[in-house]
Amino acid sequence: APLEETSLPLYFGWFLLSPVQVKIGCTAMDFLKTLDTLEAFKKHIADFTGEAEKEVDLEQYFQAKRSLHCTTKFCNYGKADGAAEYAKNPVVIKSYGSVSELSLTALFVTPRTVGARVSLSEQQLQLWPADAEKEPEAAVPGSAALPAGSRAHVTLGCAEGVQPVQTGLDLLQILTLPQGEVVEEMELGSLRYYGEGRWMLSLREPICAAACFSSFYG
Ligand code: 2AM
Repeated sequence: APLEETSLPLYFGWFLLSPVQVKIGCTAMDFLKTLDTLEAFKKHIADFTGEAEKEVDLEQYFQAKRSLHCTTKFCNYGKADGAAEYAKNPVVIKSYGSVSELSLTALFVTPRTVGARVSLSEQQLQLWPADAEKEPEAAVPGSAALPAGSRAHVTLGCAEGVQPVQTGLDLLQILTLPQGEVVEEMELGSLRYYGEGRWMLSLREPICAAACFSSFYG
């Protein structure tokens, strides 16, 4: 194959700088540690365990991710739709290697994944693919109607056997649901339940995370 076709990465994204990776990893662990002790969570424990009364240690349940990042475009070495076009976009070329601040505004947990929601700035949205929220109606009903950038997230952990792509789908799903009632005011923010083991904590203070726009080849 011509070199051009083989030189596309697995994905483009913002890679969190290391000090902030540690900070977010610790915040997420603290959140999980507290969440599984809450009465509100225990009430819905069967969402995670399949049985009521059984306990779950969320810190063990999820395999923590290293190399935290927010994917912009999954290219799959050029096999994904629009990969070459994305790589050629002048904004992508110009921004490559630049550092900006990501704003992490919520943490979410499902029986499959744990992640942080990222609220993108106008400038960061220029690097966001137009079709990122357009999942097939069968996969995530209503996702195509969400505003651009809704899917932006950092995967913090996945349950055994779950692929990281699931984190973005879980976030899209939560965002299409009616906002639940606040079930608990936690130190970090307000916790809401969305049914079927889906929880979202809106952070009182967004976490500001310095990140480098780059790509990963693997
Ligand atoms: P993530 O962004 O939720 O972490 C390598 O697999 C990276 O690309 C992971 O970070 C993963 O998920 C992301 N990824 C994998 N497949 C994807 C897809 N089909 N669409 C969007 N992102 C994907």
